[in-house]
Amino acid sequence: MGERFKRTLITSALPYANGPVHIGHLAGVYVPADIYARYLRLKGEEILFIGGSDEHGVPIALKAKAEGITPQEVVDRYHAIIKKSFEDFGITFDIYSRTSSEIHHKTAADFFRKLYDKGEFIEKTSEQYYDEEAKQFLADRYITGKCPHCGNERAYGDQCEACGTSLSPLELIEPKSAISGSIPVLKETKHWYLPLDKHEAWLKKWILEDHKEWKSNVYGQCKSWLDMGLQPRAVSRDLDWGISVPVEGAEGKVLYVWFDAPIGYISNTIEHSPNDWEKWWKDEKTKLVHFIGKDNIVFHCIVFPSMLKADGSYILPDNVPANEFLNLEGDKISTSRNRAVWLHEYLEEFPGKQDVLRYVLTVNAPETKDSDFTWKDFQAHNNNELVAVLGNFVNRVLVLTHKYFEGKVPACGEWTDYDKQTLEEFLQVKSEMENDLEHYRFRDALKEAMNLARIGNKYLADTEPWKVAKTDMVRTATLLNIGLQITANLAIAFEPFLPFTSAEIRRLIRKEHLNWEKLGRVDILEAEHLIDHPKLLFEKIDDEVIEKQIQKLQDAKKIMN
Ligand code: B3M
Ligand code: ZN
Repeated sequence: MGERFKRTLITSALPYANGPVHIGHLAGVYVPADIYARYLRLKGEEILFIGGSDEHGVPIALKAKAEGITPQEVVDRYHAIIKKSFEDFGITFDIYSRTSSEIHHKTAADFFRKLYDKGEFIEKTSEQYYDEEAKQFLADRYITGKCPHCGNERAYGDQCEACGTSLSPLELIEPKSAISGSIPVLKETKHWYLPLDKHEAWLKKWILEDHKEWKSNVYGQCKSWLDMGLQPRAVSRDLDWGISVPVEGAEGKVLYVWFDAPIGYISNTIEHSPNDWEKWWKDEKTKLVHFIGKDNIVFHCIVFPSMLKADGSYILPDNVPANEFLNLEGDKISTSRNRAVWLHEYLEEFPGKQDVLRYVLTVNAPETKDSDFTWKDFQAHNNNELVAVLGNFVNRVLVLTHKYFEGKVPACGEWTDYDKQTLEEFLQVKSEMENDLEHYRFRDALKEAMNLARIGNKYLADTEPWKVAKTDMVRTATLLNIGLQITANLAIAFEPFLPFTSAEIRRLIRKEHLNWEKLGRVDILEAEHLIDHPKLLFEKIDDEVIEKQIQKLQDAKKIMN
């Protein structure tokens, strides 16, 4: 942890509660955040890991209208599904709460009010589209019309999904209200803006000079925003779903969802630790780390820090290790086109195989550039690495221990030079892993962990204890002692990545707790310690199973076309 920090506050982006979560969410944000949290816990550090659902914003209001239910009903449904998916995949949030909670409403409103009272906002009046039938202002997404660039008739007021161009509602040809279908009129409305231009100078220094160590994709995006020059950003909206703007004369206006959502990290901390939440947010000794996807970079590196700075009593993030996107079979994941692998569906089809997905999503994580998930690759990683290397090694060691030593850890004799050489290679893994984990390089860290298993496999293949046992039981004892110590090490090394497997290995070797500090040691299991009967950790996945998944994606495509 070093001199500088005493504790770590880990946040992970709050997913919108307007649909379930899929593998892209897991790969980009939640698995990496969980790896980091588990690693620090294993080291005995003081951490808090925050999650929660983002329950405001226009898409949720739109979905409620389309389904004829209330926005609260929409978010209740998806909050429950999302929360369960995260639990099922072993994401160890200390709290997973939601932004429709009372405490969040109060925290966000108070936050706004303090900035308002300090004069940190500017007020501006502008003309916006108004639906006279529905008697309400129209958010950008509520207006459709013809795209001025490609002629698509169903472009939205913020974007044309046919040609991808960002639009403003005023650019739409023949605009129509998505609520009543009527033709909207322009009407004056007042909003509050965060003057990001006033924050530009310190942001430039803080990011471009003081945080050169941030990942290049994050640093690069920040730099291009800062180079373009920052503009004031509206932090309120005319909408009936959200947190009411807490000032006189703001009827019918709510906080912009991107204003209240990051405050959700704070309100969830308060909900978790009402008495000492401030140490997590207001003490320079706290290291704040935001795990997010690349589309959220500007909000976490520029907008939210400006809000925190405007308040004046908060710390700023030490790092924002944002990931790029995960594609699926060579194409973008798209929730609206149902081109996704949904977590709850995965678990129905691959019950008990959470770790297989966690593994594949980590070895292939979009850490520095977009990456691609394919079912063939999933099968190959499972069969060639989890089954053939990790599972096979652990199983062989346990089987041999039962065969020759009645399931008891045999005493270690003298080490040969070859043993010493193996153990040395093995020792290096710990420091490599630490270096990778501390720098958010989870792919590399996981490869190091798998390397341990490879070292183990090679050791068994080279020393052949099943042959040695015919003539030399003392040497056999040493070989298996080392094999068992390596097995115990694997339980530690894999715990941040494959927590279910790690728990199973610990159950097999009958060691309930193993902390990080033990990694690299060869005296974890004492002689005569009784271990459990072998049980396979992983099983092969057949071609048919994979073909079925590929077919399923193709069928979804046909339905949508
Ligand atoms: N809900 C966007 C997203 O899910 C948004 C993140 C909020 S983090 C404070 O990508
Ligand atoms: Zn277009």
